[in-house]
Amino acid sequence: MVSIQNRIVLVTGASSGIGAACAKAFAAEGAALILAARRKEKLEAVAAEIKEVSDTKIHLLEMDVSDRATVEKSLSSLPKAWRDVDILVNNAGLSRGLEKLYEGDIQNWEEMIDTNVKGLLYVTRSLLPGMVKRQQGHVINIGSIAGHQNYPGGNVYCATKAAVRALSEALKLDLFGTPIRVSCVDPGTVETEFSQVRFRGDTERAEKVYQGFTPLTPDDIAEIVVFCATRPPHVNISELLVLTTDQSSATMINRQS
Ligand code: NDP
Ligand code: 8X3
Repeated sequence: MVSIQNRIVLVTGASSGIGAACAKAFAAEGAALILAARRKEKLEAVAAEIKEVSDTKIHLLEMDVSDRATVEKSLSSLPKAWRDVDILVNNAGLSRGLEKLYEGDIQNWEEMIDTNVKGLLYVTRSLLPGMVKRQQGHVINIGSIAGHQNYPGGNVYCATKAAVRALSEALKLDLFGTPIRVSCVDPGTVETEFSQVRFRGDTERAEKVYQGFTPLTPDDIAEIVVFCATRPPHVNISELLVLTTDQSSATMINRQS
């Protein structure tokens, strides 16, 4: 395991779920953290939790990744001490709805594409030139099993995650000859706010997604993300599909009730 002490790690979507867990896991390794999301008060709560157990340096960034101008401005005006991001975790993402494609809400499609694909691109485009210039860096994208397999009603969400997978591969090709690493971590079902967001606060429907089996936890994924980041420099974990043992495919989950 290679030390990432004092390395600057930027996590998008750090206000909840997998991103918040990544923040805590990177803090435990002594990294310095830039935590980005739209909900500043949630970021502050995550930062306060981290501060209780470590003296990790934290910089908060209220940033909507789907807003290109905001991303460019926020990342180009980072304080000098925070500018040289070593590890970028492109985690911010969401799903909206589960309608059949031909009945889909186009606004939902726009939001998923703007966040999961264009947001990831805007952040990456802003930070990668610095990594290339310094000849140092690691981009870790959070994809999904949905990028490997479609499921009914998943249509546009699945397409965005297939895009994350494709872009991870494309990035590694374009970084050929540099020491910069690219990883894509693709979880199956993880219990987070994801389904609350997908079903717009329909708690009963959201809770059903995680009932009757043992889903992955955000910490399970965060541990793997940190594992990718702490391999020796010659080891690039390109892609990892991680499922709970109760899940065999995007549509096969062994529910006991
Ligand atoms: P959560 O809803 O718990 O967290 C999503 C995070 O993304 C929040 O911090 C949210 O912050 C942030 N986010 C959403 N939209 C934006 C935006 N426009 N700008 C900035 N931040 C944004 O869900 P998860 O932790 O589950 O999701 C994290 C990632 O993991 C997503 O990419 C998701 O697709 C992926 N994933 C999730 C799986 C699951 O089963 N939960 C499985 C596979 C992949 P805020 O609202 O404060 O902006
Ligand atoms: C989130 C997991 O299966 O709900 O990417 O799409 S799934």
